[in-house]
Amino acid sequence: MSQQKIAFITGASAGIGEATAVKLAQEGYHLILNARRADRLHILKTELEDSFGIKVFLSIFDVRNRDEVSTAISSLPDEWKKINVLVNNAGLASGLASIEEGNIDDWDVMIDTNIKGLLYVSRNIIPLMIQYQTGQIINIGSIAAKETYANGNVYCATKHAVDALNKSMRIDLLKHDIKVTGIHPGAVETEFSIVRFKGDVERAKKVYEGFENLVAADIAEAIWFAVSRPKHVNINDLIIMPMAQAQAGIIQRK
Ligand code: NDP
Ligand code: 8X3
Repeated sequence: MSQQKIAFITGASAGIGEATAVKLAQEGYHLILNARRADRLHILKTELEDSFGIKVFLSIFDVRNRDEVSTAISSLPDEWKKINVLVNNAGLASGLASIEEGNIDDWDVMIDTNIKGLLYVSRNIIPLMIQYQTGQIINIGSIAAKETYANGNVYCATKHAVDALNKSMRIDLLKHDIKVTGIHPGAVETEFSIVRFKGDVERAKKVYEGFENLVAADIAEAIWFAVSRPKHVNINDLIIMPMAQAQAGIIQRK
């Protein structure tokens, strides 16, 4: 494999992760792509390798499963272990309910994926970055990492935790020259709302009606901006909103 840089992207089978894979492949990165849906990742691998002449390694695991995460990362072939960029993107909202009516299984899946999953992946990849003296971590937060909105309670709490981890990682990893960047999007039309509403596509569509939402490629561009800065520059935090969205719950619809 040639000496191009390597990026590891979690949640690359859809949405922002997939768009980031396309953008980084266009820019010549070799990619390690993670998600649970292997069929989608196999198709993406073929497309990216054929279109951009880069190499893709698939790492199929559930970020919530601590053993799967450590086995997958420790068994990466040696030529894939020098990871320059980790994009901690896998995440979800499950449900939208007032706190007293919240479904505790929904709470568990959000906490396990958005917080614990991000931690498991980071804990396994950071030692490789330290060993190879290279690295940048991009943590995908949300406007929900900065603000709360009605019925968003536990999702917002998980993303506030990502914001705290982003800031903490930056302090702890300073001594290792590892950059840490938080990317915080507002409303992006992906499978996010379909997942939040458990397959209710009609309800999901309504989230994006009457205004121009962001698309996943907008966020991929921002990630590329952060990744492509010179060595002495770090983008600590970016909040990226649709023009029609002033705050988490405040959208101007026509
Ligand atoms: P999508 O639902 O389109 O994509 C989510 C990705 O995460 C999929 O590839 C999914 O793959 C993966 N994923 C989910 N759970 C797991 C898991 N347990 N293990 C491994 N992979 C997993 O949503 P988005 O692209 O919108 O979301 C990406 C990130 O952006 C999330 O962290 C989300 O919170 C954040 N975000 C989204 C916003 C939006 O408006 N869309 C705004 C702000 C932040 P698979 O199911 O195959 O495992
Ligand atoms: C996703 C955006 O506003 O639905 O993180 O929380 S929002």
